[in-house]
Amino acid sequence: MSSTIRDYASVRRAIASLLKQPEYDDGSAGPVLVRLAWHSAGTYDASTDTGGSNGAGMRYEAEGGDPANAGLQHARVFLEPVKAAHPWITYSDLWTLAGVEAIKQMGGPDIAWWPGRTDYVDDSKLPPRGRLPDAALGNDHLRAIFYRMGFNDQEIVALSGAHNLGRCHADRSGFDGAWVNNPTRFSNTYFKLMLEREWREKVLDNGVRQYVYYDEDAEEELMMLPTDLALISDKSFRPWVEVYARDKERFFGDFARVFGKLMELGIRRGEKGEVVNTDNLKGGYVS
Ligand code: ZEM
Repeated sequence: MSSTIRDYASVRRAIASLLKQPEYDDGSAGPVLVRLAWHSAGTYDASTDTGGSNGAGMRYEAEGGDPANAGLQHARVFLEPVKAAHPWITYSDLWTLAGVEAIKQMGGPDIAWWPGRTDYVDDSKLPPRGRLPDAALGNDHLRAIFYRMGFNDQEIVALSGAHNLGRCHADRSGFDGAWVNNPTRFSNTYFKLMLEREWREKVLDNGVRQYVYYDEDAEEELMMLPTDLALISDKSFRPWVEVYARDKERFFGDFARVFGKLMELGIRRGEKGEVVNTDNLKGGYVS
């Protein structure tokens, strides 16, 4: 039966062909797909081995309704036709692959990706809310969140470079605007602007505090989150911002490795690459 042939190249092509969305945001579904992949994985807690992309828990209200995930229903809706055309793929594989493929299509690096996640969810083991970062906070918070997943300072900076893509939406996070002029093209511009521009604090009408800079050439106001600018006020983070601002290849290489690691959090694989813990639980349940 053709439906049992797991043609991931076909899934990749289907994802690539839905990226162009003239009516949506900056004309691309890419950035919100990257955010879906990240939020699906970024709930991981290494100490209890819970959370992570396995299970695709965001399909359910407990996780999907977390205010941190506001707006990601758009990403899930974009992917429904791909799921319909490839019903054998799990949502957890589809969401992670969509992030990886979107980055590539937007000019970013090739990221290693392996299938095998399942959509098995144990309700009692859903990650609690509050595991994703809060952009209004600072360095201590960033470290608490990302160390919990098993990342170090360099990896936190590299991952943050995803903010080259997409924008903030006042009706989703409360923050508003894009980080760079060309937010559907993956690059290291975010790091350059962070260092080179004079950011000033702005309090939005909704009371949310962010940083802005008016770009005369583009006639556009660009933005940074408090957590973005926290990276340059920290003596351990800042050197990596400087490295990635001047060395795009280094950023692409490090980003590819660390995004790949993010997609694998909580997934344990056997000798042939098969996933051996299909329910996010220690010890594992093998389907
Ligand atoms: Zn983001 N992110 N993020 N991020 N993010 C937003 C948007 C996007 C933080 C955060 O609070 C926010 C990572 C890390 C962190 C993307 C990818 C990745 C928004 C705007 C906020 C508030 C949401 C909105 O209003 O729609 C914080 C505090 C982070 C800690 C470092 C990591 C890691 C990412 C991937 C590797 C992307 C692509 C977007 C743009 C989404 C879109 O819809 O355009």
